[in-house]
Amino acid sequence: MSRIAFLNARTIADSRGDLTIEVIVELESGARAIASVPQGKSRGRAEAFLLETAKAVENVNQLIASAIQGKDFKNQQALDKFLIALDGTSNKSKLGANACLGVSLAFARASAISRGIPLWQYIRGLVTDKSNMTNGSDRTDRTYKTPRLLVNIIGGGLHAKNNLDFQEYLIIPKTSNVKEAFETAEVIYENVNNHLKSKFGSVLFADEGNFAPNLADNEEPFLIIKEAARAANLSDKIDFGLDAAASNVRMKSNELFNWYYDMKKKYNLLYLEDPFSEEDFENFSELLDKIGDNTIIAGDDLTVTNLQRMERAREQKSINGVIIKPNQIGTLTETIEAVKKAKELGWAVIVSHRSGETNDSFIADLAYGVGADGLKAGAPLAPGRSVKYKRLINLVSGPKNGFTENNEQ
Ligand code: 2PG
Ligand code: MG
Repeated sequence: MSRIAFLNARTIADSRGDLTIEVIVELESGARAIASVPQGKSRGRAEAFLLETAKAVENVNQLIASAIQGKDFKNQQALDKFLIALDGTSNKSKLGANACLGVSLAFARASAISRGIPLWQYIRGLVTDKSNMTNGSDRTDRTYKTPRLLVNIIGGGLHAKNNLDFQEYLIIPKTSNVKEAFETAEVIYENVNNHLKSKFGSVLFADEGNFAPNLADNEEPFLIIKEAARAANLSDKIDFGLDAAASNVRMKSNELFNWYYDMKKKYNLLYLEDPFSEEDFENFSELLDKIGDNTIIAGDDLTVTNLQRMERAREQKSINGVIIKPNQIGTLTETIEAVKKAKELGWAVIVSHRSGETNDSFIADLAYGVGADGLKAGAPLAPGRSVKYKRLINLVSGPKNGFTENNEQ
């Protein structure tokens, strides 16, 4: 049933206009699916290897295709293990993590189609090891929640050409009703848009479709968002979050501590990602110790969806939340292993897009399938971003639990 009849890759443009890889897999059953791979800009140094796109495409079409075409893989783990062995390096530098992930995700989508189930349910089967599950009977399983949305409104750092040091000012609607959460984010985004237009005449955008104004200081984005929420009577409907992406911030750690304490006090920050640079496990620990009781301190560049890095964060008690990005590690199976470990440790799991995105909505199914606490997918209305939020809304409340002919959008 899972014999690979056809495999092919090609290049497409990501949301920044850079080339990335898209892979098509056809199984012997006739199920055919496409998946594409996003690309980060503020990447952790320990992420799996992102191979130059043309080379990654060539690797899929030659090395990988000749090794797996005609082969029968009994499940996702079997395919992913095969890819890991074929690559043979510790960071997928031979085949490229982008090449491996494209094949892994397209295979997952095709396998779900073969089984007649939505992608999220196929993924849930991987988490619970019930990979042959064929109906939606566990939909009411209360151990699986609907993720909250982490929506990017204003940005700086490497994602923008403005004067803000920090990368992402996020709002986190308080409801787990995703449709309502998305609408809340849309209204606030639109109000911020109007405010910036009237203040500056025009608006500048950051990489994720969020706004990139030049402002008085690093606090002003919070003030603008707070006012936008107040004007729409939504103040009590949102929490605030920040992805500091501090590996790219040139402030000293004592300045960072003071600023975070101040922001925590003023905006009751619920979520703080990468507050220090990627090797600074110690300062993460100190911050967790100080404000971790009611703040999610999440690792992204720190942990890079990698079990060894996560283990180090556990030993040093550095975080209570973790970003999960499939392309940081390179296969779906390894991504699921990272999620399982995070859940065992009691960490909040936030499934995330990359700043260079495609129209693929895979991460929405991933977030719901694994029962993530959050989905971070950029600004609400930008191409490549809204498709993920809308997919999540559709698979939670749309017809057929999100099962469509191509299991996307
Ligand atoms: C992040 C991401 C996505 P990038 O730091 O969380 O928002 O950015 O993909 O550039 O690493
Ligand atoms: Mg980040």
